[in-house]
Amino acid sequence: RDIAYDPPPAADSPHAGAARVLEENWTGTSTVPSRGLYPHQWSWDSAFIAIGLRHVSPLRAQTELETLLDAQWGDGRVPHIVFNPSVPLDAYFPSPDFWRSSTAGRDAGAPRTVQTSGIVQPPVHALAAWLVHRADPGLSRARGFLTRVYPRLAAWHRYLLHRRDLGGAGLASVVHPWEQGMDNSPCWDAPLRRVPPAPTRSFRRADLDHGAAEDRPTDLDYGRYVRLATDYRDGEYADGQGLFAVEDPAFNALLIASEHALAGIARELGATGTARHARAERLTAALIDRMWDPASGMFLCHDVRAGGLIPERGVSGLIPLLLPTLPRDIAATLVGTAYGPHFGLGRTTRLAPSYDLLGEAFDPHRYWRGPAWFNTGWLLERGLRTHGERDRAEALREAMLDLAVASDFAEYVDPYTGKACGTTRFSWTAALTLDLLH
Ligand code: 9WN
Repeated sequence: RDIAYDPPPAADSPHAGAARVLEENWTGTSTVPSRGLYPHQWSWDSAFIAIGLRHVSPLRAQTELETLLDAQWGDGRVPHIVFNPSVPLDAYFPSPDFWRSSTAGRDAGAPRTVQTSGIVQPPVHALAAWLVHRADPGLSRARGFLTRVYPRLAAWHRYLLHRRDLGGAGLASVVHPWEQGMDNSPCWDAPLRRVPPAPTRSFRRADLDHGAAEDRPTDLDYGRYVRLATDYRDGEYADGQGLFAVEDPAFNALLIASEHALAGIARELGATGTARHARAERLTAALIDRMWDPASGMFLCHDVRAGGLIPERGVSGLIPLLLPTLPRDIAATLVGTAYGPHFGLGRTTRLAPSYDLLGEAFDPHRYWRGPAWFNTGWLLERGLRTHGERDRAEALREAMLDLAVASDFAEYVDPYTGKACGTTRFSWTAALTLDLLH
C-alpha cells in the first residue's frame, strides 16, 4: 500500500461494518440474506433488512419492500422467496422449477413475470413499512410509498386472516415449517412425524455446499419439507388440505404488531386506524385464549391437525412480548420465563436461545434447535422496552451488538459461547445491528 496516495482503510466502526454487509448483499432491487447460502430474496429477511437499511438509505429500504410486494400473488399471499433469474438453478434448493409458481400457482394468482415459491413467511412487512416511512417521511410522501404499499399489505393480511384461518379461531396457520421461519424447531417434531418423507435421492441439498451438515437440518427433515411443499404445489396451492397446520405465537404476534402498524399507515393516509386497532385487539385476545400456557409461563404452538398445544418451549413463544396491549401479568410472566432456567438470559446466555436449554432436543449448534438468532433478539429487545424493562433491554442490546460484531454478523451463534454458526455477513444480523445503533 502506498501510504502517500491510498486512502486510509474504511472506518472500522460497527456501523460502517454493518452497512458494508448490506452493500455487498444488495442486488440493485433487493438484498440477499447471504451471497452463498441464500442467493435470492426472502420475505421476512427483507422486512428486517428494510428496518436496518432505513438508517443508511431510506430509498433502498423502500425499494426492498416494493420489490417483494411486486411479487405478491393475486390471492394476497406474499411468497417466501422471490427468485433472481440470473442465479443458476442449482445454486439453491428448492429452485423455481420445483415450485413452478407461474403454472401451479395460476389459479391462486401467481405473477407471470417473476418466479417465486408458493409458501409464505411471517408478516413483519407492515411493521417494516411503517418504520421505513418514519425514517424519512418527506421522501416517502414524495414517492407515494405508503399509498402504493398499503393496499398490498392489507390484501396480505386479508389472505392470512381468511384463507389461513385453518383452526377456526381467527388466527393464521402455517402449513410448512419454512413458513414460520424457524425451520427445524423441535416444536415441529410431533406434527412432522405424520408427514411421510420424500426419498432423499429425489432431491439435491444445495445448502450443504455452503453450510456445515451438523449446523443444518437433517436429511429426514428435508424429506418432510419436500413432501409438504410437493403436496401443496400439486394441489395448486389451494389452502386447507395439507397434513401440517400449526398456529404459531410468533407468526401471529407479528401479524398483530403489523396490524397495529397498518393502523398507523391508514391514519397517515387520512383514514382512521380504529378498525385495525380493534382487530389487533381481537387477535391478541384470541392468541392468549388459544396459545397461552400458564404452566410453562409462555405461549406454545397449537397443532391444528392433532388439536391441542405442542409441549415444547421454542423462542417463538416469547415473541408476543412485542405486543403493546398484552395484559401486565402475562408480560411479567414472559419476562420471568426469558430470564429463567429455560432461556437463561442474564444467567447462562446473553442472547435468547431458539429453544429450551433444558429441552431434550436442545442442540447449541443445529439451526433452530438451540442457537441464538439476532432477529428474535431484536424482537425481544423491543418487547422489553415496550413493557418498561429498560435495563434488561439495554443489556440485551449491548449483547447483540457485541456478538454481531465479534461473529462477523453471523447467521446465528452458540447461545453459551457466542461462537459463530451458519454463514457470516448475514444481512438481517447486519441490518438489525444498524437499527440497534440508532
Ligand atoms: C428456507 C433466509 C432463510 C430465513 C429462514 C431460515 C432459512 C431457508 C433455508 O433461511 O430458511 O426458507 O434454506 O434454510 O430458517 O428463517 O428466512 O435467511
